[in-house]
Amino acid sequence: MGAVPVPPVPPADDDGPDHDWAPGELPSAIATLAAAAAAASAPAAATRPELVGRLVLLHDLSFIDRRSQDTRRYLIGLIAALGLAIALITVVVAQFSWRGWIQGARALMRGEGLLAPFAPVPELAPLANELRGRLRDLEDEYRRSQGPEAEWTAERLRALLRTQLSGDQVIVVSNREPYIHERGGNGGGIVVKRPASGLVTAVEPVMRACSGTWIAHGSGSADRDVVDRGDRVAVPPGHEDYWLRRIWLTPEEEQGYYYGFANEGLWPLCHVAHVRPVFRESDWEAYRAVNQRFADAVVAEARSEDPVVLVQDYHFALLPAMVREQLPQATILTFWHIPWPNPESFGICPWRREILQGMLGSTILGFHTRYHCKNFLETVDRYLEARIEHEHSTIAYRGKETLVESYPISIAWPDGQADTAWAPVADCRRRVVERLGLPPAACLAVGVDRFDYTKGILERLNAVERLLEKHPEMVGRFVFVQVAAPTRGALDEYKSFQQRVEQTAGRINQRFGTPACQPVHLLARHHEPDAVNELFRAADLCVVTSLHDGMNLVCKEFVAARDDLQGVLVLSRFAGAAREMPEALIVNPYHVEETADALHRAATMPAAEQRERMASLRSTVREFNVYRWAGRMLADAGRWRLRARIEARVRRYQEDGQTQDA
Ligand code: ADQ
Repeated sequence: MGAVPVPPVPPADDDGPDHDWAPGELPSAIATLAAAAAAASAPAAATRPELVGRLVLLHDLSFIDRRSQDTRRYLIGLIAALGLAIALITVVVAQFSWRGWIQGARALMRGEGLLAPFAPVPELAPLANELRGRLRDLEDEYRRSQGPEAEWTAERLRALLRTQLSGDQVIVVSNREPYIHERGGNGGGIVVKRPASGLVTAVEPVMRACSGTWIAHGSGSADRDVVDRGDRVAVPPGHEDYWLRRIWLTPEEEQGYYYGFANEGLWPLCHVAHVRPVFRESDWEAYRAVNQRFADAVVAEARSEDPVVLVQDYHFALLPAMVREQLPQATILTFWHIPWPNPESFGICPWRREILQGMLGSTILGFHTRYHCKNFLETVDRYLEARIEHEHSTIAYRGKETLVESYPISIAWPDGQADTAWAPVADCRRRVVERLGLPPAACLAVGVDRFDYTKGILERLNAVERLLEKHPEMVGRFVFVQVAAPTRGALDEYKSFQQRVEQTAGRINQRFGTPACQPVHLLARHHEPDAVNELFRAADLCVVTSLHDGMNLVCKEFVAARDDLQGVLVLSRFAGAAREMPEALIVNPYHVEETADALHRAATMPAAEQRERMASLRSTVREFNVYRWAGRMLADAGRWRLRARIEARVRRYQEDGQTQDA
């Protein structure tokens, strides 16, 4: 320990003035003794001469060092501990998020979406569902922005039903049933028939994909024999993918609702085929009553308050509002399979307002083309007090909103299994030639339709006649086979139409027929799909000359049947399909000369041109298939449901907030 420096004290001087230390001016000093600090001070009292001694106060300041060392150690320890804790947390979080990303990536690869691996606590489940929906929308948008959509398949549609509408019940309503049980098979047994109907062709694959319930009019002679106590039968026979619930109609109901209002009123009203619509009060009453019966059946079949209801066609214009009244939360998708006319044409219907009001019970209203949507929006604008948002194609009426959208219908593109089972084109050709007794080298044109005046069968025959007049070299070489499934035979208009077609065919055969070759073969009966397919594969050209058609599936079936890339399609410009299939020879069927020329061009088209046109048509129909039709509609329904649920929740929160404030 060194000496403590005592503060210098002025020497005692007699002459000099006494030096009084003011308080605070005490001399003092700090010195370090070894490692310790000490403070020394000499108070004023000790400096007085009269005083006998000097008092030195020594303070040990080493505690300051000790304290500061303690504090430093403590701080270093704290920082180290904090660092350790942060590092630990980072590692744990990184570990979890890495696992999450790995699982997320795996889930994405399985097509389950980003949030699938997280199992939310029950209270967060609705939120997670909403987030999933949002993510799916984003994924959808992203995919769309990346270019052409991935192909729609039955599997993709099933996946969409699983994700967008998971657990939601799907109910289809249509007049025509997809399977008809008839008595009178071989040995008097029951046979199952598939009706010739574009609607059934399109909706059946959807139902097979989603296993719901299809409600339809039971019209077969053995339909009652095969249903259970709830009037249900599982179909298709042998597969039983979904339930068919049958509704029984009395002959009077069928007459008024189906033959009367639907087919003598609405059908000609919506098709510009120059057949005058007939409107009877009694038909209208029956139409309303039957719509109500079907609506009640939907409600009875519903297992929840918000099923997805797919309403098919012009037989059920009133049903959407009737279902909406009993099931306000239901998602109702109405698809109108036939054209929608302009407001003036529609305006002649005495119940135009009621029909529009009924249809606006739908959540989504679908037509084949934008043009039909536009006609519908203009019709509502003309006859109802509704708010129309043209930009979003929505109609707000009596507090409910309806989306009006175009969904071009199509066929199920044959999967690998179906087309490998088909007989080769040459075999199909040989069989058809033998069966009909045709010259082997004949140029074979085919038409396949329901026997309906809108399909332009008469105009087509007139064009065949004109072709043979203009090109005599074609006589004995050109054969036209028309397959026509009888339809609505109870109506005079249809009976007389069939007679006119038969007369015209007879006249042409008389004019141009030879013992070896009849130019026209009219097969007025239903054919099974395999037989229709065989005919398409055997043909050189297919003729679709509808005077007006919502879409027309026959032309798409023909294209799908031609995996040899041969064959020419002659297609009416008045069929919705003409917008998607410009590679066909497009004709105005009212113009006989033009149609005859198109037949000639088709009959003489080089194989290379046929191949090019057919390849392009096939890629369109493959991409725009029926799964895309259904998928787009159901995806819109899914988004709509999500939006409705979020809005309902927000409303509930707001109401809860108001109650608490009160
Ligand atoms: P449809 O007027 O019935 O449909 P369409 O689209 O041509 O007309 O479909 C007819 C279906 O029945 C096709 O699948 C066809 O193969 C089949 N078919 C026709 N004649 C047949 C016969 N003789 N034997 C067996 N099968 C036969 C309505 C609208 C159309 C719309 C469809 C689907 O009028 O414009 O394309 O719905 O929305």
